[in-house]
Amino acid sequence: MAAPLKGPGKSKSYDGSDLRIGIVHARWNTTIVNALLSGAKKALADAGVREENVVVQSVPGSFELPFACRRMYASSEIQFSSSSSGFVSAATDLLGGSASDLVISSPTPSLKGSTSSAASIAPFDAIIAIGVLIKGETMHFEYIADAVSHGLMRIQLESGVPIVFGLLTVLTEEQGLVRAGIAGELGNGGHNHGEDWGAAAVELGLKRRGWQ
Ligand code: DLZ
Repeated sequence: MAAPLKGPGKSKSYDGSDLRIGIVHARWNTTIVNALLSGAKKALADAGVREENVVVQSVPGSFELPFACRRMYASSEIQFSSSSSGFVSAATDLLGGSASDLVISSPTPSLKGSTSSAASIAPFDAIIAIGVLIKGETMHFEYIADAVSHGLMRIQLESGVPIVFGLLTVLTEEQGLVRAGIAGELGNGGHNHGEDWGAAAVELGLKRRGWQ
């Protein structure tokens, strides 16, 4: 069968059982966002990422995604360094606020490894940013899409943590429904791009550790 023209193409299967993944999603256009979020979580689970090692946070709108991703990653680094050495990273000062302000709560911590059932508190291996921008009558769409795209790229290059670009920039609500796999009367039409984003997070999280 010929390879599909669109989409990420078939990759080898990756084992995400040792990964810790963050997801930050906007709450604007909730129905579409929720479907994308479910798709991303499903792909993470399919790749073996343990539920307790997936941390989900939300923000009001897509414009807030770069700030939230940066904060989420920095707080996981601080939590990790303070728990492993009792030392709170200087990153706290750079970001402002106190370490306790930044810490993401997690159950009984374990540093790594799939043998324990406790959640990992290792820094995130990848973060998925999910939002849906639907073009309206004003220039909001253009400004937010541009700012968020550049913001997310900047964060991943500066921090070294992969940020998966889960921002749909669509012209109509229908385009969003199709790309979240919930179009049509039965609500199961189209392809859920969230699944691609979950798979990308696993692949990139592993490749960040070493090219595989
Ligand atoms: C203001 C706004 C508009 C008009 N449209 C969207 C949208 O389609 N999708 C989205 O995620 N957020 C939207 N927002 C909200 C902004 O992203 C942001 O939350 C506010 O401007 C507050 O900073």
